[in-house]
Amino acid sequence: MIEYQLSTRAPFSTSSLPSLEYEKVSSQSCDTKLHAALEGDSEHFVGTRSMTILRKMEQVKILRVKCKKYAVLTVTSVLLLLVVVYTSFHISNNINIQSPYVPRRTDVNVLTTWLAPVIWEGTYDYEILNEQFKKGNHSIGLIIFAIKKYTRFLKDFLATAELYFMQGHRVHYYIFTDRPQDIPNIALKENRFLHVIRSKPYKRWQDILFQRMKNIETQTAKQFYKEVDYLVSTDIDMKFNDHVGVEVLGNLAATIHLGFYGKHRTIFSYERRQISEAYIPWNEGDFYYSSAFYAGTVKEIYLLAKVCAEGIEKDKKKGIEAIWHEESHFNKYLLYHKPTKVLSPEYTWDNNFGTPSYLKKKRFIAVPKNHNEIRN
Ligand code: UD2
Repeated sequence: MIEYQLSTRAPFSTSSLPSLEYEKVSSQSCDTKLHAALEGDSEHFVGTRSMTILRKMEQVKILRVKCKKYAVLTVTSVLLLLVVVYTSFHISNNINIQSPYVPRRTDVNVLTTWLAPVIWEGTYDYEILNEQFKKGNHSIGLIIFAIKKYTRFLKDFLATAELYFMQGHRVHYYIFTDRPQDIPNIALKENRFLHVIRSKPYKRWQDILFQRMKNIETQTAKQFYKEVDYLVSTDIDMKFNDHVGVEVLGNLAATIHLGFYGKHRTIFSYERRQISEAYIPWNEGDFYYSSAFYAGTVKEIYLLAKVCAEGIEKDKKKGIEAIWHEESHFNKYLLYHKPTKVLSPEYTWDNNFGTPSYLKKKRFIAVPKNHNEIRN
């Protein structure tokens, strides 16, 4: 009778226990509640025994269902997590090993804030670059100045360029000199040509440096644009020591000066006098670039040389010379005409600076010289 009454009463249906049914419990609290339900207080059995048994059975049933549900949810979540971790690990491994789009160096800056790559050993696949470049059938001009005593560097420079510079491509050497008779007789490989361009024997060594820009501007408009697609300009008191290829070519490429890599802009040796056309304020500047190695399309090198030559001329009229000669104007130009490629100091190294761990290749290195002796 009691059971009959009880079974027809709403409180014994599962919906009569909403607080249990919808309560959020962890699997641990499930166990505790289950245990408590089974080990219930015997005092409450007296008088309402059947009702209590039924209530407890109902509670146990609900808790069992909940525990099962949470167990299934937990196992599924763990499995899903394992799948996600495995998949992302697998993908990132594949990218590091196979993708040409991911730079492989993490110890150096490989990208500028204007998204130009910084060219270091280990950041590119030369085969791919070379194949792409060959499709354009392009020619490259290498501009050098060997004026007065600096002709002594020509032999080593040309011999090493024949070994390492733009191998397999059409190359024109453009040598500005006042002493054509000093040009060594070097056997050039196929598709490599040498042009001698008569230069004035400038009195002051500073004028040789300043006039590099005007000379490049003039000769590009006169000759280079007819013969080559890209121009590379370098110092002559240097030699090639490792591969230098098409990875340096682009619209405009400039080399970070080895003495200023990783340094703050306030110590860059920019021209700081406002009167000069090369002036750069203390709170501006990306890199300090060396004018000992830069490259670009004929058009970009022409524009760079023209603007720098104009700045140099304006300064001359004001009776001022920029602190680091044409290199100061070069840095000013590059601040407002960002290079599309930035070359790491691998492209102008000096052994006096040792071999830091980030330097995997010394591609183009300075030949020791006595400034006083050679410039006078
Ligand atoms: C640094 C720069 C150089 C230039 C100069 C500015 C490096 C490695 N080099 O070199 O690019 O910006 O400072 O002051 O950072 N030259 C002659 N005959 C001469 C003098 C110079 O042909 O009598 C030519 C030659 O091509 C030489 C270049 O000008 O390589 C630069 O002159 P430098 O090498 O004497 O200048 P340096 O070593 O101070």
